[in-house]
Amino acid sequence: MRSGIVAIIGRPNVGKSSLLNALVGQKVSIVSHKPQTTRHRIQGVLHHEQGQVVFVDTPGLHRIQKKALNRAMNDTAAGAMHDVDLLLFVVEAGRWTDEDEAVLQRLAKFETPVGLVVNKVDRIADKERLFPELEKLAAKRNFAFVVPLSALKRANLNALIGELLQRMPEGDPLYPEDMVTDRDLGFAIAEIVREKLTRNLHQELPYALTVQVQKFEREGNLDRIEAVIMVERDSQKAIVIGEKGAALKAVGTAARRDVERLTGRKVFLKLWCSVRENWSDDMDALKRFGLSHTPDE
Ligand SMILES: Nc1nc2c(ncn2[C@@H]2O[C@H](COP(=O)(O)OP(=O)(O)OP(=O)(O)O)[C@@H](O)[C@H]2O)c(=O)[nH]1
Ligand SMILES: [Mg+2]
Repeated sequence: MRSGIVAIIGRPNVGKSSLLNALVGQKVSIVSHKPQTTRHRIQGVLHHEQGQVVFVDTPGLHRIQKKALNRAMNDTAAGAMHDVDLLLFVVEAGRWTDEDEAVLQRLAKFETPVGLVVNKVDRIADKERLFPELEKLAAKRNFAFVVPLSALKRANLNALIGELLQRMPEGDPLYPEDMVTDRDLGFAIAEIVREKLTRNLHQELPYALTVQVQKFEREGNLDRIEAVIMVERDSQKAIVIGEKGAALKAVGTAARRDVERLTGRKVFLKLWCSVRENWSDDMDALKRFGLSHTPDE
């Protein structure tokens, strides 16, 4: 048996969380088309007959360091790069940016093997264009392997799993067989609500909000859940709630469906919106919301 830890890193929006979910066969990390969706370090476990791989999803490494939240996200990602067996650097096919270059520079100081995943190859219609690109990317550093794939279409995932398993150290599984993620149900619920908000709301707003589950009660086959959506200004609260509550209702319905799918139980989900000025630049607030990086994390 082999077992080891693989950190998934890269700039925002390249598909790190999509890849994690595809690899472990369950949605453990939320996904949206907007950059900076992932804020936490989230583990997902792949159980394979040849071994176990513990993947660590991370926030996208980004340049803008405007707010404490941005710095905390970068710190969380950087912190996850240590003490792993392999670093998986994810990039997008046909798109190399300054932020990718910055991640590559960051990798230079690590002796840990680095594998390159070129994601979103489904977008490249002319596959002949892919080969010269892969050669160019492969030359950027000494990669342990280069695997083109599509997390969305689940294409070529086995090639990646094969590359990873053979590089994991020999040893017993790190986690029990039935464990898919290290995060609990409360976290998953808050993240599902945040995913629906991120997907539904205006471009900038997702960065100004966070979600906390405040109540969770089991009654027979029904879970009663209350969660609060924290924003920074009254104007944002008005957008979250929408005209006659329509926006919040749509978010609640979509989130409830996902939570029911996750738990296999009936769910009553109540959402609130509350204003907490400047929370995303307030280190104490970030700590309370579990969003700041701590050295032991
Ligand atoms: N076409 C295509 N889109 C993809 C693929 N993988 C991910 N995406 C899309 O890319 C967007 C970003 O995906 P995420 O998985 O949230 O990306 P991320 O790297 O985790 O982003 P951050 O958490 O913000 O750093 C979403 O709209 C995904 O649906 C893929 O293989 N092909
Ligand atoms: Mg992500």
